[in-house]
Amino acid sequence: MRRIPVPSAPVLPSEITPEHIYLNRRAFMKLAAVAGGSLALAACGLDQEIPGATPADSPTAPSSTSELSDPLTSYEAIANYNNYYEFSFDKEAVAGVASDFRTSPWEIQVGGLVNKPTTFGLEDLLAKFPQEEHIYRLRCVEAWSMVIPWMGFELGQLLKEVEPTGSARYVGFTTLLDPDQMPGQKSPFYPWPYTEGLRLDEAMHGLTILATGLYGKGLPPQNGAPIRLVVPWKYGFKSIKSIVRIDLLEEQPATLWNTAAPQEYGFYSNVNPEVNHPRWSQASERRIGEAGRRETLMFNGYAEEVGGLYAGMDLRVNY
Ligand SMILES: Nc1nc2c(c(=O)[nH]1)N[C@H]1C(S)=C(S)[C@@H](COP(=O)(O)O)O[C@H]1N2
Ligand SMILES: [Mo]
Repeated sequence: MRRIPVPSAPVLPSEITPEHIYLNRRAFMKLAAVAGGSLALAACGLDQEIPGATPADSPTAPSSTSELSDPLTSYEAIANYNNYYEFSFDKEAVAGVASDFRTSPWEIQVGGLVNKPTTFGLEDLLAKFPQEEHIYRLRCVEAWSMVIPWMGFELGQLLKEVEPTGSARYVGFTTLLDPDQMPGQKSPFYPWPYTEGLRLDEAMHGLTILATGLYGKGLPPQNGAPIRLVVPWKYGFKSIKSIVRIDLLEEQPATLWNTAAPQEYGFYSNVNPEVNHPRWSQASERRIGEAGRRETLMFNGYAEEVGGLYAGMDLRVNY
């Protein structure tokens, strides 16, 4: 299992998880990878029984740390403090309302400006792309944050598979539309389904993943099962959940939040402590599980990796 290095501000699993748990989990994942197909799927992506429950091998509280690393947020907090407006506006109610969400069978259509438009079953993606652990900070635009050990694979691998044409410049993402299962979609105040977008170079960046699990288990519904985007240097709302469509596009796509409140939520939405939300400061954040506040880092701590994507751009204009 490859771990993604985060040179500008490391979050090293060996430093943040009690050693025996870390080694056990690693040994298990290695075994699963060697055993191949079925066991690897059960461990990493399709564990339909586990979501919502507490994995036995996960820490239940933030573990100790060094000054170089951030403690992982507990599984309980990650799975019970959620923004997922399709289910509820109440973060602590989302998990309960979403508990029966049907995430299997699941298909993702990948199309638009590509040579090989393809509809993938979730199991196709899990078989094709090895699931790896990516430990990332998640910074919500509301100024709270977590550190989450996702399982997933690079979005770029999937995009290469469908062969974007020369005119593709953006990628659009769409969440499932199903008001019977997602009561929030009956609210007339938002342009459902939830949509998001990235520039193609942002989508191809190695930090951008499609996540299918967390803490080595399948993704719980409230975290965007069975597959969601994670873009760690952007505000959390860019990381769209329960994706059914990905389109390669020539023009910048409309997104739910940018459509609902363009003055407040720009298309880029890079984490930036120097550009405040019109109604609150973005200079600091509340790390879930910690007392007090932390300073918010430029690009959420990933400036070394992604700063070059925005060379020459005015980040106050392109917020
Ligand atoms: N479809 C959809 N995706 C979504 C949201 C949503 O309401 N609907 N909320 C976003 C916001 S505001 C955040 S902070 C993250 C939260 O992800 P988490 O619950 O896994 O921590 O999901 C994002 N993705
Ligand atoms: Mo958010």
